[in-house]
Amino acid sequence: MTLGFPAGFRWGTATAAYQIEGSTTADGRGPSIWDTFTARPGMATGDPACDHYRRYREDVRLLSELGVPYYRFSVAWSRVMPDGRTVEPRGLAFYDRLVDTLLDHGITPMVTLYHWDLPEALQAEGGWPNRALADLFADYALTVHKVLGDRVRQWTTINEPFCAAFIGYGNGDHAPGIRDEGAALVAGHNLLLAHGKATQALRSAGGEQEVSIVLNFAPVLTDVDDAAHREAARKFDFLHNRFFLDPLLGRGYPPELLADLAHLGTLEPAIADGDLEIIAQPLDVLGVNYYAPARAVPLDDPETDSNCPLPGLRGMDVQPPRGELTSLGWEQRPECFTELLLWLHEHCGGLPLVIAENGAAFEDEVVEGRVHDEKRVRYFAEHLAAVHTAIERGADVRGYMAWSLLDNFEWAMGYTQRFGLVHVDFETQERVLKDSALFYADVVARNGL
Ligand code: IFM
Repeated sequence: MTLGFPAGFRWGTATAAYQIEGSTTADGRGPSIWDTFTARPGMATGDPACDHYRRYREDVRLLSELGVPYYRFSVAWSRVMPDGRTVEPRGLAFYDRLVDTLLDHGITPMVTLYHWDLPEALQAEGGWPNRALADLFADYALTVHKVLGDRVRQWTTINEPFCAAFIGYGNGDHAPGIRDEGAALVAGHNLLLAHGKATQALRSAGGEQEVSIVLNFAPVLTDVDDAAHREAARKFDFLHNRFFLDPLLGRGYPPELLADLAHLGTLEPAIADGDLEIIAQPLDVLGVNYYAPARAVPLDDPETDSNCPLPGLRGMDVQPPRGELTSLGWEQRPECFTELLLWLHEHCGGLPLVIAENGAAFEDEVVEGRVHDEKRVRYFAEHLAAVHTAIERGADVRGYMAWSLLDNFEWAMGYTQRFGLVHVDFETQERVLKDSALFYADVVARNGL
């Protein structure tokens, strides 16, 4: 039986600048927080990653061979503005060439303006906890739009502000590696403000562009259905899934969430008059990243810190995943994807949704020139079926971007986790299409599964 997707469904693949480009000092690029963070002893760095800065033509040819019509990539702020403010034309020219090459191959570019690689110069000014960055981000958005806006219609301001704020400034597992929960909350608010101001700037530039933000969602599961477990799940759900979503929808931060975080003392004072109106710019679509659910459990002492990225979310812990896991240890639950999309459809009042990332890391091996990545094929098949079910049940899902086109630099995990449809040998930079790439190409060609 074929599971057909709606006519015009947008099929694509996604990448991010720091994860694939390499060439971190080429053509005047300035350091980003990820260059500084990965300079720590023992860490893999984003150089050469997939050497995409020099091999982008080859990568676009691969995309074209696969017949996947959309490509979501991110622009590195520190390539375009090495100090966060001053334009480097050679950096902009790279993205200009990339967009032209994509269009020459009939592939529609989708631009993400921020996928975690803040110019180090702006971190030196305090990073995202400094609200001045919101205006600088809007200037940067406009600068990129001036060059690409005649050819790019789909714009995403920020990818996964949850990770940028809470993993970057909360538990410090990501760049800039700061552990300061109070600062993390302010960073989260300022990222939203930056999104709002950039959206205003993009709209003021005129044209027909579609503006979105991409959020990563984790439906929360519990083992027991009692009041204590429901409250533990509620706490994590509000931090993970609603901290960003509700202000974007014009509802402000949920009062319960403000109460959960009140003892940290920084979020409410950071919300200036008018901020919530700026944040709530109408969105054309919401970008949804889904990989896995989370599991929550109550802690007996409501004053005990949590093991989640924001320990001050007290009284709950995240439990280890279970069942079938990916190589990153993430639980495979396609049914949670369906439920998430249905919930989003309802919670966001029918706002169109695009899956901006979904995929899985497994240990792949090239054997006689082939990569038989059955587990990834199954992951995609099950998760696409889950999206299909959500559409059948009424969710307005307009597209799906597989994460990721290429095996790449997986942040703090370096090159140990392979998410690609295309295998990359990081020694030789040879690319080999995995079975999952052929599977996905077939899905795209049929517009169905
Ligand atoms: O690789 C990341 C990506 O940069 C953001 N979303 C999750 C992916 C897998 O961890």
